[in-house]
Amino acid sequence: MLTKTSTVGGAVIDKPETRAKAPLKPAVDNQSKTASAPARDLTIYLDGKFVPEADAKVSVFDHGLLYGDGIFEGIRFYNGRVFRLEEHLERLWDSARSICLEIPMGRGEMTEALLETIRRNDLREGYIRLIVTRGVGNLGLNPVQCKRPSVIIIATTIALYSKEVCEKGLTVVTCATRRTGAAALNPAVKSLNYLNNVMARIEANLAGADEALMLNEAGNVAECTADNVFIIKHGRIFTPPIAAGALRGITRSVAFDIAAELGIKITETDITRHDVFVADECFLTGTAAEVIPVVKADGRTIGSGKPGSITTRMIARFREMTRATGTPIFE
Ligand code: PXG
Repeated sequence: MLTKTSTVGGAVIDKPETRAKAPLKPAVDNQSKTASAPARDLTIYLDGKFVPEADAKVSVFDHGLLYGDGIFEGIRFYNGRVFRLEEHLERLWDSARSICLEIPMGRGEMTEALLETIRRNDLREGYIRLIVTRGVGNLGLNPVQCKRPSVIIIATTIALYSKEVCEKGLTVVTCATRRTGAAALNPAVKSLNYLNNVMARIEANLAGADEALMLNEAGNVAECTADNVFIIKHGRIFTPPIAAGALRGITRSVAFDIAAELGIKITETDITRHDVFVADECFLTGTAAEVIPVVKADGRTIGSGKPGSITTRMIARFREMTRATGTPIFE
């Protein structure tokens, strides 16, 4: 059991007790940043086979690489159970349908491949990256040449924000990069084309902030680079509608469930930067970030500058749900 955590740019890599037996392996985000990253030997699912990480390779002619033509999901598992697996698979299939990509297997088969990938890596707690690329084609962007999509499943440990950031809350800045409009590339499709979000992330990095608040073309808040945004005012929760350019986040829907349980009214409505500045509380939701408080936006302190009481209650209930619910991996 590894109890020491290594910190990279505010993110903590490798949580204690995440693996069933073998020692912890570094998380995805850690690889290029640590001078002495330990060698890994993850087992990857690639097109029907389980292969060592070193052999998990795709063609340079795969349109996922050439054009970002493909889709993905980021899924977490906690305490030996995959959290909200059905919802993630439904969104994957919706993304596929939207971009006319036929996933070369059924949902049952995908579920089994995913669970088996976790088992083969001997993990009880971690993160799954599920990727379906358009597959091998030629150097033209027309996908008609791509005969068979590739399916990749990576199960590993996850990079989180440090305990300190979780307790104190994040700082966000509004970025100049606007969230792609639905008429150009609908943000509801979780595609491999994430340069819009990456550009926003770079802006946050350059500004020394933890996250970037992305606005839509109308100037309203859409979401952050990989998280949905919520604000709280006078005891009520507000979040941008999907039409504002927000991904239909799975954690977002969990937040709706928790708010209902706690008897707190939650409303989907357009939110401006001003609304964020004058909010009593603010938090983000995402598979990687989970439920995390925001305490500063564009230099303005939100509420008391500390995670608020509703946010804290949401986080506590979210933790309970992640430990107690989900698709069992080892049964
Ligand atoms: N908005 C965007 C643009 C996202 O990509 C979310 C919101 C939150 O959705 P979920 O379903 O995770 O609650 C996402 C999440 C990661 C990672 O680090 C996650 C996403 C994208 C890129 C990286 O796990 N998607």
